[in-house]
Amino acid sequence: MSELSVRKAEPARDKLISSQTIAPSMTSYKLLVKNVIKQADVLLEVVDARFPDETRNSEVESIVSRSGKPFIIVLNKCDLVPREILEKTKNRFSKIAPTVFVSGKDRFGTTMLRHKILEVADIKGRDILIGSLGYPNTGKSTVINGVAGKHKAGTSSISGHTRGVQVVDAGSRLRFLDTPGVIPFKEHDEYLQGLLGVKDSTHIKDHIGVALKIIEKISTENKTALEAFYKVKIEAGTPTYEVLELIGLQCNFLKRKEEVDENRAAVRIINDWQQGKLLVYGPGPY
Ligand SMILES: Nc1nc2c(ncn2[C@@H]2O[C@H](COP(=O)(O)OP(=O)(O)O)[C@@H](O)[C@H]2O)c(=O)[nH]1
Ligand SMILES: [Mg+2]
Repeated sequence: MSELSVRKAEPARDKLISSQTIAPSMTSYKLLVKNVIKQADVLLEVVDARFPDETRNSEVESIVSRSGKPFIIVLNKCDLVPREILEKTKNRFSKIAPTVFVSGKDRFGTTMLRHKILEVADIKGRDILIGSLGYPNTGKSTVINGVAGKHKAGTSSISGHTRGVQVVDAGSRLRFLDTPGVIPFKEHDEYLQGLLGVKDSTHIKDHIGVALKIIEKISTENKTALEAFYKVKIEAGTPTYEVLELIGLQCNFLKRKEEVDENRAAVRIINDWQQGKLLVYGPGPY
């Protein structure tokens, strides 16, 4: 198989695995996290640079810091975020742990990450095992494959590791543990699953709740993009629910009695968002 097809195939496979493991019991997730931490020399917390605060997990961070092992925060999907915003997040997160921004997909920043790992690990004369932690779909597998790049020497499931954990040999003494769906979503995280595209609109129960979060996120960062996309005018201070109604009205999604069908509007927004038509920071490149 060519290197390219290996890299492309990975996320799809992982999506399958992670959708099966979305809600393991809290005990099994903590065991998995603890196991990864125990085995690894260095830990990565992979977060989505578009929603860094939402995709951080302070509980996992505190387990990692109690372990005393070196830890790097990886702001992934940086191809979707303007540079100045990335720099601000990086500065903020650097107070917690060394932070780098990368695009696993474009292989941007992956050499920097490689150097950072070698620097924080400070291990000479043997291989360095790196554990990756993060919510499903933040791009853990893509980052690992991006760092491994041309060094990639295949993956293997090794015994002694939890089912589904792959070891990716990235050359130059670096070996990654790729763990599917490490941090499970909680019941109230449905909006996060919607934002990250882990659950599509057919699986989301609270369409309106998720759509309101998407509207909120885009209108804080880039209200003009939302206005242009749905051809609506959003006055400053308009409550998010009214924005949803405006969009429903503009799309002509009406129930009987000329009432806006907010649910249908919400589904449309979720679909547009997940299909990449709505961008938090507008079209790149940045
Ligand atoms: N734009 C962009 N998309 C990415 C990047 N990294 C991952 N993705 C996408 O995010 C989705 C989840 O990636 P995956 O590596 O499977 O995430 P995992 O569940 O954390 O292993 C896939 O659709 C990837 O193509 C990135 O750097 N930029
Ligand atoms: Mg994965």
